[in-house]
Amino acid sequence: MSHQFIQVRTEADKVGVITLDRPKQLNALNPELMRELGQALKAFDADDAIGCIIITGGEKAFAAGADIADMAKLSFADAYKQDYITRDWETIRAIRKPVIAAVSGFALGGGCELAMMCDFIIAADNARFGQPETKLGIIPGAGGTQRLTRAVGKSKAMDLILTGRMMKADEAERAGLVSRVVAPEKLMEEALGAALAICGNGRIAIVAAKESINRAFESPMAEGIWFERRLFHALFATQDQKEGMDAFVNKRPAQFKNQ
Ligand code: DAK
Repeated sequence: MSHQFIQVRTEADKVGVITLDRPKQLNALNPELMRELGQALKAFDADDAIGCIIITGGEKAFAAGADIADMAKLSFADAYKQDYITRDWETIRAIRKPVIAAVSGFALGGGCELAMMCDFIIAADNARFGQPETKLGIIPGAGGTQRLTRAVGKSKAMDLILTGRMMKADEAERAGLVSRVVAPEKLMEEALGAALAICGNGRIAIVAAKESINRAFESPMAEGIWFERRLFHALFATQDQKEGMDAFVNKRPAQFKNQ
């Protein structure tokens, strides 16, 4: 499938890599780009050969937000009637395989929200995160007030969103928004290494772990613990559990069949 605003490739036959590719606009996210991104994510999710997905951008920008030139023309009636670019953003939430954001440069507004919708963020040390929407007379609209607050706490989320300032990669790592920071030239190597480590583990356990971690954000603790326990017990019905434990006991590498 040919795309106008993204590039899609496969690494090591098992990692799907999606590169946002609208460099002149610093990868500003327009509805067409979001539609292409949603389609590419769904295609990788449905492809049995793929075990993990990486979303990345360019060196200067992961994405500098939703396209302000597009939004400038919107009336309330337009935004509300179209449910402005919401449907394609919701696609990301439905992806069951792990999605890593590999962020270099600006991740602002919708760009920061897109990175936060991924399962974890690996950043280059030149990355800048922010939710500057209040400078435009709006507020974050793709989950920024919720996900940033859960990731970094109320005080820093208030600071970032109310002032609109940018946070560097080291501050983002200290705050818990980012899992690892590396030199820009090492970003893809690091993200691929993480993706391949994930692909080497049992796929059923990976999907179950992702579902269970996400429960931590969507349910009270007791319900989340119950959900985790049900999945934990269920995994003893898989061949992968037999293989993983037998391999450990017999001191050999596990060969998971994702069954
Ligand atoms: N939209 C459109 N074009 C953008 C852009 C953006 N967000 N960001 C940058 N560009 C364009 C610039 O207009 C410029 O174009 P030309 O003038 O060359 O034609 C080009 O990219 C290079 O930008 P600069 O010349 O400004 O480059 P600098 O290095 O000087 O500055 C910057 C880089 C990232 C600091 C600056 O470009 C900037 O402040 N950009 C805007 C950042 C921002 O405010 N982002 C938040 C936008 S609001 C939702 C989903 C998503 C959203 C809402 C709802 N639903 C699901 C409901 C998201 C909203 C937002 O993201």
